[in-house]
Amino acid sequence: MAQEKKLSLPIIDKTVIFEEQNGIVSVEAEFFHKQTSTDIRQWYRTSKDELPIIGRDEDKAHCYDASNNAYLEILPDTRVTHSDKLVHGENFSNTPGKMAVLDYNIKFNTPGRYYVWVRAFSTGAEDNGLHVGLNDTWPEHGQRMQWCKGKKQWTWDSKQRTKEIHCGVPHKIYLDITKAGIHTIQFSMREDGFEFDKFILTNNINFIPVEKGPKVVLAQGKLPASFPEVKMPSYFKTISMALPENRYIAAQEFPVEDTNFYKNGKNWLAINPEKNKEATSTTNFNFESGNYDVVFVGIGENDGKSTFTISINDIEIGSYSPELTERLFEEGKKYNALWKNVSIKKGNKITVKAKVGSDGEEWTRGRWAGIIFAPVGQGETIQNAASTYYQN
Ligand SMILES: [Ca+2]
Ligand SMILES: [Ca+2]
Ligand SMILES: [Ca+2]
Ligand SMILES: [Ca+2]
Repeated sequence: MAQEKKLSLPIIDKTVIFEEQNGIVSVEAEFFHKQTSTDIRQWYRTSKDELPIIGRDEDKAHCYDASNNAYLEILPDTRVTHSDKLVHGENFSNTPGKMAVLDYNIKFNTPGRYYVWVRAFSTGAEDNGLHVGLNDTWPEHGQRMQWCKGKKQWTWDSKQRTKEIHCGVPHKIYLDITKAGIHTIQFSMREDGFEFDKFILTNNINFIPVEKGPKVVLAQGKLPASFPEVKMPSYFKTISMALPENRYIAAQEFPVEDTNFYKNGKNWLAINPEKNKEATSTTNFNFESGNYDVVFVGIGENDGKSTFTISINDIEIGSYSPELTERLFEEGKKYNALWKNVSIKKGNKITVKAKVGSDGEEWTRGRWAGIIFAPVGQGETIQNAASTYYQN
C-alpha cells in the first residue's frame, strides 16, 4: 500500500472507546476509527517517520511538542494565503459534515453540555477553521471553530467565528450530550491545511487545557504504542550556530558544584527555590581577546521574573530579567539580554549570578541556557534567529 494511503487510514478500530470521567474526556486526533467524505480532501497523519506528500503543502512537519508525537493535517492545502482562490467544496467548506469527516467513539457517564477544545497548529490565515459534530448531526454550536492566537505553535482554543468577530467568541463551541452512553464525536473540514493534534470535551465552562492537555482514558479496547519522539535542537544551540564566527559557552559548561545551581535537563542551569534563592558560577573566557556583542540566553518562566547579572573579571556588564511567559517556560529573543561591543580578554573570568523571581505564590528557577559572544554588530542577528516554540 502506498505510504500516503496508509497515513489517511485509522490506526484503531471502532471497538476502542474513550471514556468521559468527572466531566472531561481527552482524545488524540490520530485516534479516529473512521474517516469519510474523502474524495477531495483527507486527513493525513504526520509523525517522525511518516510524512504525507499530497499536492500543495507549504508548511513543514510539526511533530515536535505534538501530544503523542503525531497529528493530522487536511491535504492538499491549496488555499494558503488570502490571495489564493477560495473554492467552496474544495479548499473551504462553511457547511459542516461535508468534507474529511473523522469519527471518535466516546462513552459518556455524565450527560450535560460539553465545551469542545482543540489543539491546533496554524501557520497562516487560511488553515485555522474546523467544525465539530455529534452522531451525524452538526449543531450550530459546533460550527466554525476558529484560531487566531498562537501562530506557529500547538495551541488549544475553543472559539466560534461569527460575522462580527472573525477571531471567534469563547464559550460558544459546545455539544449537548442528552443521555449517558456511547456517542460519536465528529470533526470536519472548514479550511484545508488545518493541523489537528488532540481534543477534549469538558462540562466545566472555565476549564482551560494547557501544554499537551489531560491524559487519554479508555472505556474499552487498547491503544497502539506512542509515536517516536521528535527532538528539536536546543534553542541555544540553534542560535549559537547561526554564525560560524560566534563563540559560546553553554550554561552547563559552567561549574555547578558549590554554586547553588543544578543541571536542569540537558540544556539549562537552574536554582531549586526551596533550597536557594541565588546562585553564582564563574568560568574562564578561552577565546580570542577582542570586542564582542554578548547575548545572554535566559529562560522566560510563568511564575515570575528571574534576574541575571553578568560580570567580566568582577566588573558588571549588566543585569536583566526575562519577561513573564504564558507557558511554563519559553526561550526566544525577548528572554535574552544583549550587550553590544564588550571588550573581553582571553583568560577573563565570566561570572553569572542568578536570582529567582516570584509572582507572590510560586518561585521561578532562574533558568538560563548560556552566553554567546557574537562579532560586533551581529548581536541583533543572533537575537532574531528563530525561537524554540516557533516552527515554520
Ligand atoms: Ca503541512
Ligand atoms: Ca488552507
Ligand atoms: Ca498546515
Ligand atoms: Ca496527537
